[in-house]
Parts: sequence; structure tokens; C-alpha cells
Amino acid sequence: MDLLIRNGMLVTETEVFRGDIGVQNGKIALIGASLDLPAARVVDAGGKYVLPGGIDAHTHLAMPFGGTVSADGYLSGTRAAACGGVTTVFDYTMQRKGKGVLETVEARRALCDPEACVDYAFHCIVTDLNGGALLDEFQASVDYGVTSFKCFFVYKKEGMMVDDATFLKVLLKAREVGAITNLHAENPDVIDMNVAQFLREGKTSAWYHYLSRPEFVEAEADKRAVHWAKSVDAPLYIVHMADQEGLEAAVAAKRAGAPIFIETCPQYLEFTCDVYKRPDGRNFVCSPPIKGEESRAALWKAVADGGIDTVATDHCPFQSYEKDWGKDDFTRIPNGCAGIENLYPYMLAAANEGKITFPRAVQLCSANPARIFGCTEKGSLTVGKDADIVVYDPEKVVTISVGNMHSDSDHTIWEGKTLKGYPVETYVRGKLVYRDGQFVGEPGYGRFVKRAPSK
Ligand code: DUC
Ligand code: ZN
Ligand code: ZN
Repeated sequence: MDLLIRNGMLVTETEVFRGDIGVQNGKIALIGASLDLPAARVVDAGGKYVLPGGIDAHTHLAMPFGGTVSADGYLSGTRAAACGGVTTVFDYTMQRKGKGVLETVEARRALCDPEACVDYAFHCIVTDLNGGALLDEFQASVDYGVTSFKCFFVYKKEGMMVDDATFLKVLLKAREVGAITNLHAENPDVIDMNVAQFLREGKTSAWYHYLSRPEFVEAEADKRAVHWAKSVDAPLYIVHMADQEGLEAAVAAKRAGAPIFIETCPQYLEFTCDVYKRPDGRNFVCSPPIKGEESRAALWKAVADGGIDTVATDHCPFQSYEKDWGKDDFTRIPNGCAGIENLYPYMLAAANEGKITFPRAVQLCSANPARIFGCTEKGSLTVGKDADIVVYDPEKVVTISVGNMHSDSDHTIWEGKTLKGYPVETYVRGKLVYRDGQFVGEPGYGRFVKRAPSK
């Protein structure tokens, strides 16, 4: 064996049991009790949990946005991922008018491939159907291994918004080729109306970012999207769900049999909109904004009871000087926060304190994203799968601070948050990439994940 991890508490999506894992050629080769085999590296995981690597299904690395580019490129973003126990990231690449899906994905892949420290996949954002020709490329995209497309209901000025007819065409074509449609749901016209009014009235602080896009603005769009997906029976993945009303509508439709999947993010589980009243409120500006306590509680309930399918980050950090562009005008704050290194530690700490179970954390952060997005080799401690493995010490206490994170962002909204329990080792396909607070991986080691269609 190349690697033997002994005596850990192995976590699957259904159970926790004591056992050993043998790894050979990057794959899980054996799982058993008291495996007594020669191995090049033997790890004693006594008193520790051993889990499948996290999958962050939502990142924006090196993303041109808000008048700049997000602060983490593929190297620093995936380095931070590794140090938070995330072994696969799904980055969003953006198709622009006149461009095709494959050329968009391949251009991004060329940037990512030499830098990626963990494995990576892409969702392709669709902004323009090129008169319909783009839809004809969806099959080729699926054959290539990119089996998810994304639409925005917002960002009109930025040329990213699609109308309902375009969204419906994407839903239908994606279903036909065995792909899934992801959606950012907020109502653009109401946001524009609110923003114009606040700016006229001189209401320019980060608090008005929240008030211009409050709960009902997201809920309308969630419900509209659910209506279309349900009506045409096409799979829909709603990203970064943040409001109670939209959540409940989506969960109800899902439980009634509609092919709907729901993602939320740690920032919506931890904070409330009150953060926008803080002096550093602009650092929390992301869209959709963080909502009120009722939404936060509803999201936790759905995280625990299965209503929510995945937790991912929407990692899209901007430096403090860029956030400061909006100190006198919230519309100039680039939208997004860092989170890629905090996802798995945060959800596992929730398990460690008994808020959810460890298998549930594995479902949300690994098994479900792997299943929903067709990563057949990932998301589970099973013989034959990729040896993407995290060793987690339930006793290790870490207080998050910008100085002990591995992103290039110069601040973190998680500053000062103490977690009991923390990853101590991360393996990607059997290779150690993180150990005890240090990145020990290699840029360029990460591989493109070719995904399977859903039919
Ligand atoms: N929201 C953000 O906050 N950042 C990136 C894109 C998005 O939809
Ligand atoms: Zn979004
Ligand atoms: Zn996003």
C-alpha cells in the first residue's frame, strides 16, 4: 500500500465506524478492521475522524467582477481549499455573448490546470444563447465532462442576467442532455428600484445593500424558478439559498417530487443582516445578502432535516481597498466573501457540537455534491473511489484569523470565530496536501474532473 490510515472513526453518509483505509495508486484500495499490511506511509488516526474530502460546489476564482478580479486565483484558492479539507472545487466559468461553451471552459481550464492544488470542475455560466446556437453545444459540453450550466436572474448591467424564456430554454436543453441548471435567484427590477430610491435619499451604507435586496426579493425569484422547473420537470439547483420563504417553497416542491436541489452557504448559517450595520459591514457584502434571524433558523432546520442538499461557499473575496470603494456608496462594493477554507471546518464543528451528525455533514459537503453533479469517483469512502480523505481531530481548537488562513484575501469575515475540532490532514488522490496548519501540496497537481451526465 502507498498509505494506510489506521484506527480512525470512518464517516460515511450513513454511519460512523472504527476502521482502517488502505490507499494504492491514488484510490481507496481496502477498508477494514486492523489491516496489517506493509505501507509506505502509516497514519495513526486513533481518536480522529476520517472523512471523504470536501467538495466546494460553488467558487469564483480569478473572477472578473465588480470592476476588479476576485482576490484568489486558482493557486491561492485551491491552496486554501486544501487547508480546509476541500479536495474538489467547482469553479464558475462565464460564457460571454458570441463565445461558445467549450472555448469558455477550455480557456479557464488552461488557467487553472497549472495552478490547481486540488481537483477541480467547472459549471458554465450562460449569459447569451448566441441566437440559440449555444444550446446546440450543450451535448458536447456534457461529453467533455461539464454537466452543469448556470443562469443569473440578476446582474443586468453586468450583462449576466437572463430572462425567463432564456432560463426555460436552458432548463429544457440541460434536461435533454443529462445536465442540470444552476440558478442565482433574486428579482433584478425590484433591486434596481430600491437602489435608485436609496441613492436619491443619500442612504449609502452597507445596510442598504441588505434593504435593497431583502427576503421577499429573493423569495419571488426562488418561487419563479421553482415554478418553471416544476412545470417542465427539469432539474434545478438553486445556489446560495438565503431566505426562509424561498427555501420553504423550494423544499415543498422538492418533497412533492420536483427535481429541485438546494444549496446554502456558511455565511447564511452563521450571521444575520445585522452585520451590515457594523463598521466593517461592507466586508460582508455578497449577493444575495445575509438575511434576518428567521431565515438563518430556517436554513439550519433544513440543513439538519434534509431540506437543503448541499453547503458550498460562493467563495469570491475582494481586498479591503476594493471593498472600501463602496464606503460612501454600497453599490460600488464588489460582491463576495472568502470562505473556501472555512466550509468543511465550520460544518464539521457543527457536527462535533451535536447540531447535526457527522454523516449529515458528509452528505452536505461531499456525498451530495458528488452525486448531484456526477463526480462518480468522489464523495465517499468506498473501495475504488479516489482517495480524497480528511483526517479530523475533534479536540483541536482553532480560532480563525486572516493570518492562519491560506487565501490571498487580506481579511476574513470569519475573523475571531473559534471552532472546536479541525482538519489535521488532507489527501487528494492519496497525496498529502495539508498537514497541521501547513499547505504541503503542489500547484498543478489538481486534475480536471470529468463528470458523468445524469441519465
Ligand atoms: N454573488 C457574490 O456575492 N459574488 C459573486 C457572484 C454572486 O452572485
Ligand atoms: Zn450568485
Ligand atoms: Zn456565486
